[in-house]
Amino acid sequence: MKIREVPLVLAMLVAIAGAAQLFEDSFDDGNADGWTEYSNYPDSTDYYVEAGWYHLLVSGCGNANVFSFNGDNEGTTPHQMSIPDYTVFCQVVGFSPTDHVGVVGRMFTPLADEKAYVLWMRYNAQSLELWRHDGPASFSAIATCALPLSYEQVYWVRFDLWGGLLRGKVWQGSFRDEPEEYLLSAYDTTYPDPGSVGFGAHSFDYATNYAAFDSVMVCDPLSLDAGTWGAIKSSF
Ligand SMILES: [Ca+2]
Ligand SMILES: [Ca+2]
Repeated sequence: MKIREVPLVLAMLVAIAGAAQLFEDSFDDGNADGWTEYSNYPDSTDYYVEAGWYHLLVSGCGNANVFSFNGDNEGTTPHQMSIPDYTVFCQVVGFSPTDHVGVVGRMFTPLADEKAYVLWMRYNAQSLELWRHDGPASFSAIATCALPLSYEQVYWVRFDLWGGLLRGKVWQGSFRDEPEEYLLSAYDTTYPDPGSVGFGAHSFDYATNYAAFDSVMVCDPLSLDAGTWGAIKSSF
C-alpha cells in the first residue's frame, strides 16, 4: 500500500475556503458513516476505512461495480446534494486489475436505476472518459481523452457539474498542483437534479475491482471563481 495519510491539505482548505465547502469527508475518524454503499453484487463486496482512506472492493464477479454515495442533504437516503451545481474533488487510487475507477455526480435515486454522470479513469484504455449512465448496461461516452494511468498511483480528480457544463481534470502531486486546463468537457442537460456524489470501481471482465478514495470535497462553484480560488490555492 503506497497511499499515505495527508490530512493537512484538506484541513487547511476547509479552514481557508469556509463558505466554499458544501460537503467534505477525509475519513480521518476511521469510519465512512453517512455513506450509502451500492453494488450490483452486494454479497461480494468489502468496504472499509484504513489509514484515513476509504476502500471499496468487489471480487469474483463479471461486469461488477462497487460504489459509495453521499451529499450535504442528510434528509434523504442516500444523502443527496442540496444544490445541482457543484465541483467534486477527491483523491483516487486504483488497484490492478480494475478496469475503471470513477467519480460520480448527480447520481439519481434509487441507485439501482444507475442514472448519473461518471468521470471514469479507464486504466484498461489509458483514458479519461465522461459517461452519462442511463440505466444498467446503458451508457454513452460524452467526452474522452487519452490519459496515462498507473495502478497504486495517487491522483487528484476534479469534476465540475455546472448546469449543463461538465468538465474534468486529473493530476498527480499536491492539491495545489491542479492544472489550469481541463482535460475534457461536455455539455449535457439530461440530468439536472442535484443527486448524490460518489465514487467507485468497475470492470467489464470477471475481475476484482478495487479502489480507495480520500479527501472528498464538494464546493459551490460560485465560490470557485478564478480570483477566490487562486487566493485559496496560493495560501498553502
Ligand atoms: Ca467519518
Ligand atoms: Ca484521509
